[in-house]
Amino acid sequence: MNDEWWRDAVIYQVYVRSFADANGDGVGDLAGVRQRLPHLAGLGVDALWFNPWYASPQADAGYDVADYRAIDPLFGTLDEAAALITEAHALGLKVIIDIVPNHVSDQHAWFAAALAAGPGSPERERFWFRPGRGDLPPNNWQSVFGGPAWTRVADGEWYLHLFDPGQPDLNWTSPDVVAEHEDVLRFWFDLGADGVRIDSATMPAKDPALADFDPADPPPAHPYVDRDAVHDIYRGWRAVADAYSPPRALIGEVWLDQPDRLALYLRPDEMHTAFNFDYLNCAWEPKALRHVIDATLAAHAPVGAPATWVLSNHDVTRHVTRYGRVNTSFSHAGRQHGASVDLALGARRARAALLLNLALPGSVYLYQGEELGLEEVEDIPDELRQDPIFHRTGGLDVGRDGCRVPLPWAGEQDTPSWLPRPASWFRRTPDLQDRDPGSMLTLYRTAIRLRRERLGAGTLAWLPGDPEVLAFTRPGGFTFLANLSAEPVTLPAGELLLASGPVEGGLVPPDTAVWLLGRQQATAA
Ligand code: TEU
Repeated sequence: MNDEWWRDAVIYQVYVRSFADANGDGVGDLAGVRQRLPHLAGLGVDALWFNPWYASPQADAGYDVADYRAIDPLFGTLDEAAALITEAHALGLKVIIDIVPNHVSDQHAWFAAALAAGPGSPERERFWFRPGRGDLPPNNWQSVFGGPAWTRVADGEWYLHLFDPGQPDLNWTSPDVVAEHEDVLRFWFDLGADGVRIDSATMPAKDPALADFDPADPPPAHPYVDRDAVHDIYRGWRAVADAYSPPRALIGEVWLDQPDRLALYLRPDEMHTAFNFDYLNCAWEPKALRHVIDATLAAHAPVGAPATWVLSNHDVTRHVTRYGRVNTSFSHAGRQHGASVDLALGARRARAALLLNLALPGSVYLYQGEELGLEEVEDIPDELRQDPIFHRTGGLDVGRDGCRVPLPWAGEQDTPSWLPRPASWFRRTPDLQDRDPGSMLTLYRTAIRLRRERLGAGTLAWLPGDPEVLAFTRPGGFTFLANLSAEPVTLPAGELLLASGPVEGGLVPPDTAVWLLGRQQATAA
């Protein structure tokens, strides 16, 4: 039993509503996940991360939690969740669940009690209720999803919601809030969860002054992002996690573009790992990639935490599409209108990027569907879009539905689906790709297996040479090379373990990566 499995695990993100649908209502469910566990075990991953599956009105796809100790009927029952955890464990898969400290649902019992108890009540102390400024909200803060971050209730007070109005923010200076979350962690750890993914982890601590905020002229401490007080929460959670045997893992969704600030969340008494969004946001550009990789490793080393490598999730444009954009620069979350996309180029780069992710030291996150090479669905009709981002920005930001389209399984072409699946996806179902040695699925399986068999511990050493080529060694004679230039480059010496595309005549074509075993004397001058 490896208690520090999170240091180099390959973790597969299951977005339950879009993974597999067993009851045919068009929405994925726990029974569907249980049926498809062989697909996940066959992929060779070490752990599964489940997006929120709790009772929820689904105002933000389950990130509005009404009851942490119940499963939403849309997905199944608590007994099914317990069975799923047991079955995953039997297949050697760890289970990570999603915990949302920043807010709950407006249908949570606490919020109902706060509304009923009225202004000045202890029930309101668990949230951020304030009188307005005349008919205006208490301050000028904006919701991450667009529009004001305050909503007025019938008695005239306003409550803070940094996301949707259906997601009132919790007040973490309230001892009830601290105690309740620690109890929820114990509830799931007792049920067998091996770790938690911590949602919006930089945001729960607020400046109690709730002063106006001008993003163009920010104060030294942001009023709600990455405040020092937030670390107290995770120290408490670490103590809860460490009381278990083996200790449970804490994994942070820490969106910060300063690697040194991110590293503070990974101190030995806080989280174990955090998602690397700088890497996710980096263009397929050799200098930029090398810079992000170096900055990541440098920031993590002093706190002794492993780096993570992630390219897609349920909030961002799928990376086949991002990497296929002819103009390679993209902003936060990668959403762009009208950019032309070369999907064949994107898929070629995604194959090379997989080999890069899996060759880097640390753990790797995969988002469901990337093993099938799925692209962002960009032509969802407006009336079918469900993401509150789309609705709260009046469509200015199309939102995240395009990366949340249900996976295509064999025989489901004409079955209901909460978002329509492109017909072309049914030529790329898992069972078709299974039998195709050149498929994305085969590459994922092979690469994950070879990584486990051939890649040792230890950090990387860059090989000198063409700056358009990313090449490094790992201890034990493992060599990685990716050609990001426009011309073929010479294949280094050694035994070719794996290539992301055809390698002929001793040449590595553009946008292709290789893994080799053997010393690199010739290249490493
Ligand atoms: O995301 C936090 C977050 O900051 C995102 O809103 C991100 O900025 C945005 O999605 C980029 O497109 C987490 C969850 O991953 C997300 O799905 C939830 O909507 C959000 O928290 C609120 O719980």
